[in-house]
Amino acid sequence: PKTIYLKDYEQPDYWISETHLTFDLHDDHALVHSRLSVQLNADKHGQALPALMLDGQNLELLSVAIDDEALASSDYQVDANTLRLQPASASFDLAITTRIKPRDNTALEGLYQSGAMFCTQCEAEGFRKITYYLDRPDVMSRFTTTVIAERGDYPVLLSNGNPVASGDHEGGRHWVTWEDPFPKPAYLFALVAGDLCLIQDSFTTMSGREIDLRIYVEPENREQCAHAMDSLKRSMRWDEEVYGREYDLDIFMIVAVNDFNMGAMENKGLNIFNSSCVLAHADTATDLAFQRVEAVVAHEYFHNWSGNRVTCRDWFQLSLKEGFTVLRDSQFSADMNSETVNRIEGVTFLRANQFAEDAGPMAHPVRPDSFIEISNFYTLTVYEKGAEVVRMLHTLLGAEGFRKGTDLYFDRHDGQAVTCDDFVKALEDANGADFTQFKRWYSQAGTPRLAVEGRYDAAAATFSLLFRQSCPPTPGQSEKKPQVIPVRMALLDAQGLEMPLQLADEAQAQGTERVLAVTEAEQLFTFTGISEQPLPSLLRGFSAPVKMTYPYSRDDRVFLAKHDPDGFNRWEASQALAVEILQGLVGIHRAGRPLMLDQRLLDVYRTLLADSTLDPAMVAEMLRLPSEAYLVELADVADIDGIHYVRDWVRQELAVALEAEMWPLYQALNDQVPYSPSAAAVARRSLKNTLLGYLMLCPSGKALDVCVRQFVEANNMTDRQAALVALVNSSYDEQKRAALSDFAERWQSYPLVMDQWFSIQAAASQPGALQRVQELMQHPAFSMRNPNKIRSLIGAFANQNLVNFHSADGSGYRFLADRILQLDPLNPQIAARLLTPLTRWRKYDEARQALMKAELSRIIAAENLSPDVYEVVSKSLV
Ligand code: BAL
Ligand code: ZN
Repeated sequence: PKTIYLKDYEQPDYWISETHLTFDLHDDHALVHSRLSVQLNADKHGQALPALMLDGQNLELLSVAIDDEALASSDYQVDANTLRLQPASASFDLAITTRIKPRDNTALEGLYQSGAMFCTQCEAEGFRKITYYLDRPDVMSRFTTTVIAERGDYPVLLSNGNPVASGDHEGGRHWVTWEDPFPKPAYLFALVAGDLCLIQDSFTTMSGREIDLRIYVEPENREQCAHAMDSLKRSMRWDEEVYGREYDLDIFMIVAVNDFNMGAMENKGLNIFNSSCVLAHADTATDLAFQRVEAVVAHEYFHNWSGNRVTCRDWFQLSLKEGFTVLRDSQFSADMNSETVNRIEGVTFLRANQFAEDAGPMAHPVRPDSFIEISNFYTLTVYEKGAEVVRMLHTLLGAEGFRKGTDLYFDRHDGQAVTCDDFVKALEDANGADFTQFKRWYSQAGTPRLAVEGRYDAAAATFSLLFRQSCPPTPGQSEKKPQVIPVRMALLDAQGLEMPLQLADEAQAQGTERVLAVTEAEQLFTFTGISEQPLPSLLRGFSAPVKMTYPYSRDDRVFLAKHDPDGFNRWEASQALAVEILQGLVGIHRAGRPLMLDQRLLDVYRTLLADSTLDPAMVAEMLRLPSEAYLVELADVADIDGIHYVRDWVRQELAVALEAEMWPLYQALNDQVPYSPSAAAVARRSLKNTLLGYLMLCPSGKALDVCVRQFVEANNMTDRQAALVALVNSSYDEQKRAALSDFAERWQSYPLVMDQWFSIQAAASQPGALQRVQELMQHPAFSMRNPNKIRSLIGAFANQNLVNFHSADGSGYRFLADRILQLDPLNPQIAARLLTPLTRWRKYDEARQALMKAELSRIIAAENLSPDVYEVVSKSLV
């Protein structure tokens, strides 16, 4: 497979100003007629006419014509990836007919069938599986699309833009023509045909335009769309208020499909969603699912500006739209829910997952330099770290400066395909800022280390913070230069109050919290007028995606966990305390010595439980021990058995010691009020179910009846599922079996609920998990053709059940490799994603490393491997 480099980017040789498509859909094939208005890119070529090279894959080419003159097959060349022809003029119409087989398209890229409907997924390079085209994001064209199909089976025919004409053909077929007035790259093309029901609403934009909002789902899902619609309307209002962005077409459509590689796709005016990111009802979806629907609906809607109106010049710039849009959706979620809790959840996810990616063989910059298969670069680095990078720009500029910058960016580049540099330049120009050094965040991979020391000089009344930054080598980048690291901070006195902050070169104190921009490898900041030894509160809100260390004592962490006025850093202090204690105990356990719990953790937890003024969601977050995945990420060589054992042991110790305090709180929260997805209601359920999880660990056994009752009587899926998780992870085998079979029987016809049922069992850490997963693969609700099922069973086992996946006999690795080899011919994108846990082999002991590498070697030796899987495996073995 061929590597593509950012440095080789060139403009296309030709543009396509107009794209007219006609899809003739049949049960076993589709005919695609395209008529393209093609123009020479004269800026690049003057009057010379290079060959026109169109991208195309898995297509049966039926005809080619230029300006209505049919070409003979000797007039063009076709290979597996390209149609090459020689134009005779600088401007011409090109007509092409291809035949494709949507029903056989198991890769779910291009036009395919999901159940009884036709749908598309074109990002990044799916359009070339529909017809020959200049399938690259810098070729923007106005699309007109006609869809023809049997009216009985496919009454709904959709594409981008506005419907402009429709009619009937003989024999029960009908057609609809859609026109999208906004030029767009082919990756934003979409088509849907199916028997779908419509949920309709409307939205009045800030300039008074009425937008027709439509959600299309299969009829049985009609009752599960209210939350998505509500989220859409709130997203539209929020984007007007916070970013000044108004919707531009007359219709905005969302379609839910069951078979989808991603979460959703922002096709212009016609978003296609994985049903898991649209459907939500109290009976069937958890609070987490409700929040995901809200976030993904917002994310795709926000792409209308950050992605569609202003798009990417090439796929190396993917984070231009993804990093920025993830930041936008997380700002939205923070505004809709609790900002601090939202940030805690985001940082928890980033540190356990993106940091691991940044430390592994697939580490790459936010703007990668090269790739073999772009699908492999829809990564946590491009999305989540990319969002952190834009968040830092927001932090450095402040909300007002950032908004000035984004206004300029959208104005300046509306209708263009641009780069990450263009984005940063707009922020610079709007603010008179210089982000030359900052841009290293886009080009350097790896998670920077920030080692901080503090020194108090009582005589001089100064407190100095010394920052030292470094960044470990990553593939292809052995040396790193210092980056701009914004550190939001405060200094706390003995009461936990923030002290006035005055740097040595300042005339007076400027507030009690500020952002220090660390730009050097080593840099000292000295505060004056500091009358007592302070305790610094650093990197508030996780103001930079770095690994920061400061020599806090455990007592310091307890103090910060109880007193830091910054909610995020209170959580951070309790996490760091728990991490330190767990890491220490893992060492003690390995040495075969008896475990003892540091009472300071208990003290922090007890204080939390006693404080009725705290947000229950915050208490739940603080009571949650660091995940096994995060502890693995932090370790040089992860002792997975030790981590698992010790973490379970600490949880049990905490439960037993705090049982008396937890019971009344659980009872108080266990009210049977009607379900609401409001932040306050979610917070109460979150704490209640965290407590239930602990109480179920107590040998008193008192919680079993309560848990079973919650499972049976819950009026919502959040509570029911939490009870099921607690039962499945307990040793109450009889109740566990009963609950699992009751659940499956009740929800067997709800695929998304069955996904939860698979996940809960796949992630359960008792011995025998692999066998259970293998048995569940035979369950009628499981299918290797459905990405959600693969993620919820195989993905959950490999990513969430670390102790079983990393079984010392290598059975987990062998199982995963077998599934990857089985899946690769069907769906290479999902197969490549499943590889992630195997790529992390450097984290484990030598025996496990050897076993993991052996499986990677077995995979790479297989014949006809997809470029997707080949790229990940080959890079992992270097
Ligand atoms: N653009 C691919 C799906 C998403 O990030 O919205
Ligand atoms: Zn996106």
